[in-house]
Amino acid sequence: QAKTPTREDTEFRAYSHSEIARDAATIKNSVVMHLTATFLRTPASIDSTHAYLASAFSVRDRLLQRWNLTNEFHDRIGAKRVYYMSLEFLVGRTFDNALLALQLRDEYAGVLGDVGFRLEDVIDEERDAALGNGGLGRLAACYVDSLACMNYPGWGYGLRYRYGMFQQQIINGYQVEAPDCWLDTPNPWEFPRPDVTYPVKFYGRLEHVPGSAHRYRWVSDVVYDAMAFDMPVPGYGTTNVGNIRLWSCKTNGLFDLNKFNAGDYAGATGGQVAAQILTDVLYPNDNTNEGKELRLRQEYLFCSATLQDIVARFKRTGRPLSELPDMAAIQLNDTHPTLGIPELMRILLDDEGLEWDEAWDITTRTFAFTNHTVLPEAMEKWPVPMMDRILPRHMGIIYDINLFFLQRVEKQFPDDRGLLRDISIIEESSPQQVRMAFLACVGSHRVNGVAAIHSDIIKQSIFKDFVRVMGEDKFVNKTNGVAPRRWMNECNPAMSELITEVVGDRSWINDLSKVRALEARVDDEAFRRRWWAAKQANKRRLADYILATTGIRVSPDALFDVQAKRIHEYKRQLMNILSVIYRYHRLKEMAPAERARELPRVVVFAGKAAAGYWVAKQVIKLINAVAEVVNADDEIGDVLKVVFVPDYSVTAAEHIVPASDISQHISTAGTEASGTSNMKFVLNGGIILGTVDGANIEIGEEVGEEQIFFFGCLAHEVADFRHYLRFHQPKPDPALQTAFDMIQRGTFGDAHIFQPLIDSILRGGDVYLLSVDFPSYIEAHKAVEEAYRHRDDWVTKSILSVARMAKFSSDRAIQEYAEEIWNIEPVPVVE
Ligand code: 9GP
Repeated sequence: QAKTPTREDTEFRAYSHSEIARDAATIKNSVVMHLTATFLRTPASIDSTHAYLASAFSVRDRLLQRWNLTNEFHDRIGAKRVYYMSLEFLVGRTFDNALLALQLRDEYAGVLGDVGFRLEDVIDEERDAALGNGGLGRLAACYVDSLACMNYPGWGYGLRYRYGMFQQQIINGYQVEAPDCWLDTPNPWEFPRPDVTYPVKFYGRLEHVPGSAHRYRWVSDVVYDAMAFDMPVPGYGTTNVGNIRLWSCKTNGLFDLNKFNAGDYAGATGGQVAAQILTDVLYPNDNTNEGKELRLRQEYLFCSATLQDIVARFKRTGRPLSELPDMAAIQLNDTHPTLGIPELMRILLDDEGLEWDEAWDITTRTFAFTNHTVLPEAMEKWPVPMMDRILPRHMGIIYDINLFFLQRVEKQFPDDRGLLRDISIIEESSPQQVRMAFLACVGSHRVNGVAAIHSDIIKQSIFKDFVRVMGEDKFVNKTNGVAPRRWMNECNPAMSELITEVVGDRSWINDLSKVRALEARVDDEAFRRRWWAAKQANKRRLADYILATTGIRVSPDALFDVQAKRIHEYKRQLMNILSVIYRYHRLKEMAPAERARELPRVVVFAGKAAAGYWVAKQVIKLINAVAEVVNADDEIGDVLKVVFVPDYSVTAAEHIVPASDISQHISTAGTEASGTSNMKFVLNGGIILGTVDGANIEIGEEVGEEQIFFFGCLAHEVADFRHYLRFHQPKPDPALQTAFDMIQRGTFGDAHIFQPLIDSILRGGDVYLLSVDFPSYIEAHKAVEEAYRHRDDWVTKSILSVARMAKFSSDRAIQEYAEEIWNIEPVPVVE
């Protein structure tokens, strides 16, 4: 029965409704109000930073109306929510995204124009929220975007790092890292919630609660407060606004006044420093596990605060804890949040007094786990002694989880000692290690990979024994996707306008299946010309960006060949630059007339290397060394340019992705779980040059084999090649040998610097099979060139590709997760 509205309800409604003021006068008023009242500016002292801040705060006011409404609505109807737990959210900028979502872009452009600013310049004032490394963190951002747009009740949970992904400077060709102080200016897109704070314990000792089987009291003096900051996630064309709740360590209470009064100033703030460091920095490793103690504490702070918050919200419904899985689904984004499993067990056993079996049943029905990698160096394992010291209660719970699990395995497969050893959550090494992927698998009701090939591989490798014990149905595939809002509509307005015209309206932005309509226009000459022109305009925009960031002038008429992603040996940027060296050699050998007939090409690299990843950093140096020589060679001119765009970020990607003719996704087969930039490039009319790996395979299936250039060995061949190369030195083909020779002759500066890269192939077992794939890679490049020369065919490929890419919308992915794993339903917000 509806309660009679009180005055508070009515007042609340005044600020929480879906109707948003759109008229220029109201918008202008609110921008001016923020300029003067929030930022103390006068008309004479407005600069573009404050024009941005004031308009961002004004947009946020509008967003908040709907945000309040959304949360209140979900509480009121008792909606089941999904919680996407991720230590990374690579959001990028929010302002433009919010303007588009609220369909207020033109209105704000008008108001800003009136006060003398261009919207594009104002947008450029925003700092990226770079709370992630690469694909995994950006996927999380796309998924919360889809949840919001599709009206699913769901939140992201993460950490609010004071320093996001480092800024990459290139000095003398080398990567140099600088801190990303993204919170130096006010951040309109977050809300501190000092009232939402939870204590998180570390270290200490346990006291068994008498009379109970599994109940302990955890006594510790080291208790930190995790405080919530909320980031709104605008849903495009819907009232629904999502939320990412990020935790930060609150330190004020840790100031030691006694020490201060005694003159011990460092001691007075010591506790604050120890606490704050937990949420200070994002670990800059992509696909590598560093195993640092601080990282473990960071993970636990995140998991504990999140689980306490989820349980507290659930308890406000008044329902019994056994119904938690009916109200909450928790998705673990990789193993980083796996401590959520023992933490929920701790809360249910020790705080709530449940028995083990009931607590375990609730836990496993609530959690599901996504695996994102098979690289051995990325597998999280924590030494048992470290875990035992920092989290004694959790170590105990993990032992019990393992014990009950192994008892079950033993019953199913008596006398198989080997199986027990291989499947145990505790690895019997010295010291013993907790295998986090195994813990995540045992504690979840579903495990998924992120592309079809990857989901198959994990069933045959890391989880092979679990498939035997727990059955195949537990293991499913959820191919990744990306958000069409940011990765088409926002970053590529020219192409988006054409799609809107063909579809008849903008509904494709939330329903990508509608882009199929492009196929009908593939033979329309006028349309094809405009399609080509849109790509050329994007290439000019990138050429300007390259000039501004590197000082290198490139011709937009050349073929733009892009590899933009984290620098990692398995992604093989080294193979790419070696092929560039070979191309340079060939061009130098040609007579001028012959060279003039060559297809001009701009090879663009972008990406960061983890600070401690020496080989990856040498690859960056090699790319820059090659660029310097090639770009200065007058004989070569525009026929070949090589560019390393510094400080790759979401915003940089928004410039780069729409401008590619081809993009390279050339990981050794079986190593790239999915990839998501491959999807972004094709969704923007670029063609892939890639290996038969990750989501490349499914992209090829969707767009058709005419629309993709595959090369290289297949995943099932990799083991044999590696085995062979362990015992035999590779024999580089003439092209690869030529590239080695040029480096060793010193063409690109001191040859010694680069010798270890060559040695990794010739003497290090060539783990990533560059020598194996190089010949077919060079052939694939030739095929690309040949195809690009036939502009008509190329435009056909480009249009058909976009038309057939609907599968790779994150909306499709989220719908599959919602229906097959989370069991949640879309609920459009109604007032
Ligand atoms: O390396 C994978 C990448 O292939 C995938 O697209 C992305 C999102 O699923 O996750 C990456 N994995 C990691 O960053 C670490 O597991």
